[in-house]
Amino acid sequence: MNVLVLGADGYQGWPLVMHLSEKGHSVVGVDNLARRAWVKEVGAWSAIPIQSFLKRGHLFDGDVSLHISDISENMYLGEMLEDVDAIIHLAEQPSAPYAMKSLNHATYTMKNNVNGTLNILWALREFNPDVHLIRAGTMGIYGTPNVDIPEGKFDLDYHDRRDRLFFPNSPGSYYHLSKVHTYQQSAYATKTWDLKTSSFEQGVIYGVNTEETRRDPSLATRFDFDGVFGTLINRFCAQVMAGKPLSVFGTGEQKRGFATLENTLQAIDLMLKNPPPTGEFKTYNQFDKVYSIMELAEAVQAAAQSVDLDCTIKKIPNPRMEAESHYYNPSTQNLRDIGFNPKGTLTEEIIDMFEALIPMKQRILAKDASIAAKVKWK
Ligand code: USQ
Repeated sequence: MNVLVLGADGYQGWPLVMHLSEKGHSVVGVDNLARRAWVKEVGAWSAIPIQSFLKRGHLFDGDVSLHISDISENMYLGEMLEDVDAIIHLAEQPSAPYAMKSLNHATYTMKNNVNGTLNILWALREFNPDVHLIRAGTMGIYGTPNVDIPEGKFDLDYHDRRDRLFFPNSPGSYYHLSKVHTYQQSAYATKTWDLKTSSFEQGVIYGVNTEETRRDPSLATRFDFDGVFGTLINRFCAQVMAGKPLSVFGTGEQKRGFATLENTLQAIDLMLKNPPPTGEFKTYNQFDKVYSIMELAEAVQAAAQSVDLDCTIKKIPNPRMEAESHYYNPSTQNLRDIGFNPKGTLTEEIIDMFEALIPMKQRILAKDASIAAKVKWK
């Protein structure tokens, strides 16, 4: 297949480009390099050194062509779509703390995410509605309701009437709110213009390696650990390297779904093979397993001790507005129905991260001022 990956320079995007090429697809990757600039802006860098975007294309031996462009600004996508079978859209600002930093950051996040998605949807309508759009969403659109979480729609009985409607949204940041918009935009356009869309609502992604990144250090993907772009388990592992306690926000009873990078590629691969029929917007909740923050802190601590690294856990006042003690039971049946079978264990993945991070200790220490979570929700 001819696959267009938008956000090809990101934490997930670059491993995905290589993975799809290895699976025999012809891959065009597009990125505006914004992630590199945002991380620099918050005083951090990737713990693992990475090559420049265009150099990556030369270093990887596969049917891959990489281009620098901003899909939130440009309408050029049109002609490119004529030969494309599928688009994988990862080109959004993904950090909740970044979006909560200031009015400018909230506005930027909304504009970037909403405009980029609109440009894709209109290009599909005008140039090639047969393309399978696979978009990265977030589990954060649902929040943490006191009932089970379905995938997309659910049956509602209300005042003696019944309908099948989208599950209510309850986002917990301006980032997550931007994803509610892009989710609904994509669903609306799919219905109105007979597109075909798979939307995968991601949990928190973690891990350092995939089959392709392991081949050569020059193929590594980025690994963020700062208080804005670092996600939970990755941050915890870097905190161990920096000799800092694991920063558990509040009581640590918050629960989320977590997925490894490698299992994320497996999920995207399966969606690519299983396009929905024309006019259908299919939602997949995408994560391997649900954990509480404290369970993860304890797992990181145990893994650290097993490789002779010191590790302490510290509860700190929660900078976010979020439920801490809550019910959490989202379905992942749709992915399992198309064959998803998560591989590996949490402990194996954490040990793999320590192995990759031990040689990078000085790089983490060089930016250790960026590790603290300084953005407050109010
Ligand atoms: N947390 C801590 N300590 C920390 C950092 C985070 O206890 O040092 C807690 C947070 O309070 C939260 C949980 O860990 O309850 C997850 O935080 P996170 O920063 O790892 O992830 P989050 O802000 O939720 O966002 C990430 C990605 C986003 C994706 C989302 C999926 O950045 O792109 O959409 O995970 S989900 O969390 O399911 O909404």
